[in-house]
Amino acid sequence: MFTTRTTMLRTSLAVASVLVLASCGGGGGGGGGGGGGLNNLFLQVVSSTPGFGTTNQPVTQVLTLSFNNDVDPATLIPGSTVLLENTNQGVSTPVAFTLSYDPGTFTATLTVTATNENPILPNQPVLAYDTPYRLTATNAIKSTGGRILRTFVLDFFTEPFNITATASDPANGSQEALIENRLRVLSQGPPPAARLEIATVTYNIDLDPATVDQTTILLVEKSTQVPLTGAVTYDAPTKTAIISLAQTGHNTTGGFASVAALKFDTDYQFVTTKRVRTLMGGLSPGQDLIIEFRTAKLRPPAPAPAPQPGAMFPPQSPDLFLNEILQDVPAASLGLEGDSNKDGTVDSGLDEFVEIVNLTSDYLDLSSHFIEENQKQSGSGNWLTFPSTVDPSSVVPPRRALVIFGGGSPNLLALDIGGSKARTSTRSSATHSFSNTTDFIRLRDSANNLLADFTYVSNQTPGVTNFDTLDQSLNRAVDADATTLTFEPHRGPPPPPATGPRFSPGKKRNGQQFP
Ligand SMILES: [Ca+2]
Ligand SMILES: [Ca+2]
Ligand SMILES: [Ca+2]
Repeated sequence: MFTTRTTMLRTSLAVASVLVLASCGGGGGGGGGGGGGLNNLFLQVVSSTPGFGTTNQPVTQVLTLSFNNDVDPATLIPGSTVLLENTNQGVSTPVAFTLSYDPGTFTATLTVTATNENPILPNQPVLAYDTPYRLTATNAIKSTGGRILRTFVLDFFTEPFNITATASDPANGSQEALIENRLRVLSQGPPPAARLEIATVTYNIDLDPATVDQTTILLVEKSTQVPLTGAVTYDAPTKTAIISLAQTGHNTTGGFASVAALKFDTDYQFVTTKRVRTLMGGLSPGQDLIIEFRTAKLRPPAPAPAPQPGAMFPPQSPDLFLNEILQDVPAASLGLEGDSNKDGTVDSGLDEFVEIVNLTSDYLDLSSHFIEENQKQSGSGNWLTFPSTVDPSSVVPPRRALVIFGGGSPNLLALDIGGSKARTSTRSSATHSFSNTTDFIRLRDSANNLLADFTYVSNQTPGVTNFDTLDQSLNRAVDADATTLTFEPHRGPPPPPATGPRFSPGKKRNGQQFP
């Protein structure tokens, strides 16, 4: 447990004690100086841990005093001839400790008594954080030969308490962070009773909530250091700070007004400044705590490759695909079971939906894309034409879904689709809906390139004689798997079981959120 420095000192002393006194570092200054001859007359502290004038000492620091001669242990009296004091704000408060002496190395070792000296680490043998201390050895200490100690005084400072993050969302260093994280339902407040959490950081210690506000915890764009405006809240039970934006934009188009608050493909920092305080002793962190992340990219999805001769299914975009279609809204006789958009009414057209899944780590921009179905050929227009400018309602989040209902007022909170999104179609009339039995649904870009196709034909799926009798959606046989080119009823392969969810708009087939 003795330091290398102490060991070297002992070796040197045997050779030339006077030379060692002049050259050894890390202490001795309090009683140092003077010529070799004078030093030989006094007992002296020749080194210590910590050394002189040191800051940032660990709170677990073992304190030692090494002397130039053998000390009479009876003169080493804790609290009397050897003193350790907390000198915070100029007030000296004794710190209890025990003391041992090793005559082989002329070294005394102090062990701080396990008390509440450190409120963060109560009842442990440690010093307090961020605190000045004074260690004193008085001239009442004598060597075994009767020499008097030159009084030794050492001032040092302990380390600041570093607030650290035990978790964060987005994770520190993440490269494809979602712009919208999750929709959180609040228990109080007027509608819309929800908000978008943009980032959360969980700390290793309780913060003083009174010190948490928009000036002490910030979300800034890294390149400009300009903070974003957003509410900062602190959840004391979980030690978590949350930066969130008021949720104002969810409606029938499902667009989040706050989507533009963060830019795509941009570095951001979630900064917890040194101005926050902990609940323990008002400690401040030693430095700003910075969580850094880059947001995901926005780009159009790639069109499908050219079809191969003789292929059974049309090629799909490598980026996204149609995962689920509700073409046969459950009958009104089933009550609200057919209310897929959760707006409180069942409608054979408005509750139809198309679920698009984005396989990539980028936001996919469907501006100017359109979804056609067979009835377009009768001149009724597209089922959906996305806006020509970038709009939240035409962006598919990474590894999540965009569900498009026939119409109505989709209730996002009730749908509980997490980071996935929902909107409605722009079909030209209420009668412009999917055939229950045979139809095709195709996503195309503005140049008419095919991206995704979902074609179903009654009597051509083994075991199913008529899709019109199912009262449930058609889903990829392996959910959310683009390589699966077959589909089946949502409850299971034909003949489908009589129980189970009839559809899962914006969610996985098992009812969980994407991804
Ligand atoms: Ca409905
Ligand atoms: Ca239909
Ligand atoms: Ca689904």
